[in-house]
Amino acid sequence: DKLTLIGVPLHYGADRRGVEMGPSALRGAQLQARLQALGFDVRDAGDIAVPKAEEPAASGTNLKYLHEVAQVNRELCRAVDGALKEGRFPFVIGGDHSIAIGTIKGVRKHVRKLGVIWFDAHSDVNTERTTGSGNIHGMPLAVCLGYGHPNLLAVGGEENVVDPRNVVILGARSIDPGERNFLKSQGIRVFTMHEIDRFGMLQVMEETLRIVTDGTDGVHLSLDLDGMDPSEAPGVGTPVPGGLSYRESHFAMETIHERGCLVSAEIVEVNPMLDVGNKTASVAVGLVGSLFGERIL
Ligand code: DIR
Ligand code: MN
Ligand code: MN
Ligand code: MN
Repeated sequence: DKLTLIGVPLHYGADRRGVEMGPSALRGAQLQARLQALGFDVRDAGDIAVPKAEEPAASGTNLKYLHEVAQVNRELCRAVDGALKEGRFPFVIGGDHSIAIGTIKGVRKHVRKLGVIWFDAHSDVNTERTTGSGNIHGMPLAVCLGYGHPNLLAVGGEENVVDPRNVVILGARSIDPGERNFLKSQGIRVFTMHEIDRFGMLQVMEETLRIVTDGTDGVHLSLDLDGMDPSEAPGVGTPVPGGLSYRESHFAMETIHERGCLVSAEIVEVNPMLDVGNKTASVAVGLVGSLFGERIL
């Protein structure tokens, strides 16, 4: 199998420095070698260019760095589209979570009905109307569903959206009031930490995989490292206690692999400036191993 790594050293969606070094930290944790050991023909496409910006506020919007975030996502969308055109699996490494806009819209050009697994402490469905922070990394899932600022919806075409019936959020434990209403109105399945405690990962993953494969042609995994517990993944900009354990996270990856439905993936929010050594990138690369077929026995 062929795979293309696409780095996106973007921090403007999070408005906090360090996460732009995520791609470098993941490469340093031997991501490419790990994938090659699993039999992949890996091509590292390098990093998407990120423009310099001085002021967070573009005129007439409360969204920080809207212009820069939209531009980088347009480039990323093109790169993902290009990888898929060559028959290569797009594997995107961030960077803050706003890059899911470019990744998913690029994938959607090739996969008409796309399921999405959103692994995250947050639900990332704010819009310019509900956001408290103005940070676009709190908005990408809403944009991929067709809600948000026109400049973001325009990335890869505004009709280019995913069906909320094929989206699952895993590990959520910090959801803003406006997001709660949005999730309810869209009917999106959210397995918060409460459901994971109650039902266990086996039942949660069986239901997750049923939802994201129901009538779809492929599944995208959007892996925000803050979905894991901060004791396992301390190097993230917005840690929230009470997250997925090491084994729960690996188990999720193992079950996705068994199902064989994955068409694209991204790893986001790894921030080496906030990390303990390179622990979070190493944990992330371990998860990638399980996602692509490493087994204990
Ligand atoms: C918060 C935090 N809901 C916001 N979101 C984060 O800024 O919209 N998403 N950290 O990953
Ligand atoms: Mn996120
Ligand atoms: Mn998050
Ligand atoms: Mn959020």
